Amino acid sequence: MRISILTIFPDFVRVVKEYGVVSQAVENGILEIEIFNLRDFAKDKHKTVDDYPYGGGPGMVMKPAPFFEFFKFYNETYGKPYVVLTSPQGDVLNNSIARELASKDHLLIICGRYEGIDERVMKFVDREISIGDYVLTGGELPAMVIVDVVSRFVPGVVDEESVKNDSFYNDLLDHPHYTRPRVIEDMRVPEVLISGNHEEVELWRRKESLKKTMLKRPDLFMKHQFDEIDKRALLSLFRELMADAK
Ligand code: 4HQ
Repeated sequence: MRISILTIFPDFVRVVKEYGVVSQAVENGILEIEIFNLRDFAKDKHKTVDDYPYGGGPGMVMKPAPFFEFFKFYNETYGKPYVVLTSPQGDVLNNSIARELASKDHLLIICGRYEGIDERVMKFVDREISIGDYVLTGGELPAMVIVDVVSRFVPGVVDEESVKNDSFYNDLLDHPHYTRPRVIEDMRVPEVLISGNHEEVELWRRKESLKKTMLKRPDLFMKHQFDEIDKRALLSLFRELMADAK
């Protein structure tokens, strides 16, 4: 998969491809991440990318011309990408949107700055995506968030099993994790995880996921589709609670 980012701060977004599993995927050729400086597509002497808003008011607006130049170049070189604009008006990013974006061959993320972008640039945009209801100073951090979440759904970037185990994969929060040592400052790793009984481990993890989701994210719990393991886990949880209440 190829992901391109169009920004006026290329050095700011570059780090997204330089760390962890994303950088490994880039090295292995599973992912191609390319960063373009919008300023390179400004034709005037001063490489201007912003201008005063028609109608007046505070702040600046990103000029349309550099975008039109960029898309002329990009579409001719690589073909038409699926274009995402980071914007508070967009659909709020979640796993299912990320999975959808990961199915594209070619993703281009436009990072907005200033008060916004000249509306005529919208003719290139397929989808507006927000990363949450707050206002940032620019679209660079959202673009990096999108690259990160989308990458995890590109086959081979992370271990498939670990994607399945993640929080939200099946609308439940993740279970707690432990590693060595068995005891630290009198705090022990739950016995069942050391038992070697795989089925018991699975049941315990599901119980913990269900418990955490019910307590912290009842909205997710209400949407959850229960399978056989869920039912067994809830039954066992209920029995424990009833026994404790006696
Ligand atoms: N922006 N999720 C870019 C955001 C934002 C968000 C504000 C986008 C500034 C220029 N983008 N403009 N939240 O706050 O995606």
